[in-house]
Amino acid sequence: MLTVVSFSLCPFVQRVTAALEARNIPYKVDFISLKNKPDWFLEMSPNAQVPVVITNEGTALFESEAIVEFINEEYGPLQSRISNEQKAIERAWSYQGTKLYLAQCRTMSAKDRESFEQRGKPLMTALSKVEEQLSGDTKYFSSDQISNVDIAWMPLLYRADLVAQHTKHDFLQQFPKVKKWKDSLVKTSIAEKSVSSDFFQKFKDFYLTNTYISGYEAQQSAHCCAESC
Ligand SMILES: N[C@@H](CCC(=O)N[C@@H](CS)C(=O)NCC(=O)O)C(=O)O
Repeated sequence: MLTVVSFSLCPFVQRVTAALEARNIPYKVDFISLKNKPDWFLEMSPNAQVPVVITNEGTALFESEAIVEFINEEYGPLQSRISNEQKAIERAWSYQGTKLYLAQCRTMSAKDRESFEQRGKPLMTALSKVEEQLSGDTKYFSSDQISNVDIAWMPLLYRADLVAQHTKHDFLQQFPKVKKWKDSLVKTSIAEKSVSSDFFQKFKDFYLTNTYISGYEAQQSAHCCAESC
């Protein structure tokens, strides 16, 4: 069975586990601490980053893009009969999505409005571009069949969904077609299955506690007002 070496909050790991879940491929997960990476991990991971996938042959694969390509080739593509042009378009949009993972993490971690807005700019620009690209007539990015580009955007859209459900911030508010796409993806349950059972608790502790999106700044100013009264 494949083993995915993981850190629970990592969107790059979720892209890989979602690609496996979407194909019903069984896998084991080994969680590591990124603050204290074990020697066995450092020996097998040239970039010292998760995800790493250990294949049935015992080979360690690294870089999520290469791992997703391996899954596609080893277990078959999610979409049948896709033209080379469409394949290139979806690859490019997948890249656009994965480029935003860290921008989203940084935006969610912002402590004040100024840094939240500053860090969120590339995210908002990219979301407006994808809004223009979506037809709004299909369940997923380009058809009613889930594909690699949907999987690539899933970690980001799943996190946006959690933020919208549990705070007053909705990253997708101005983007109705992206929101509809996100709803279709969330309904598949692939996102939920591709994270650990304690994912939400960890996500909440990290991004929804003492951050701008958690209402931290509002609480701080309420506190200041209370003190000055
Ligand atoms: N380009 C890598 C990025 C993976 C990545 O950034 N992983 C982060 C966790 S989300 C990591 O392992 N960070 C630890 C480090 O860089 O020391 C990929 O696509 O696999």
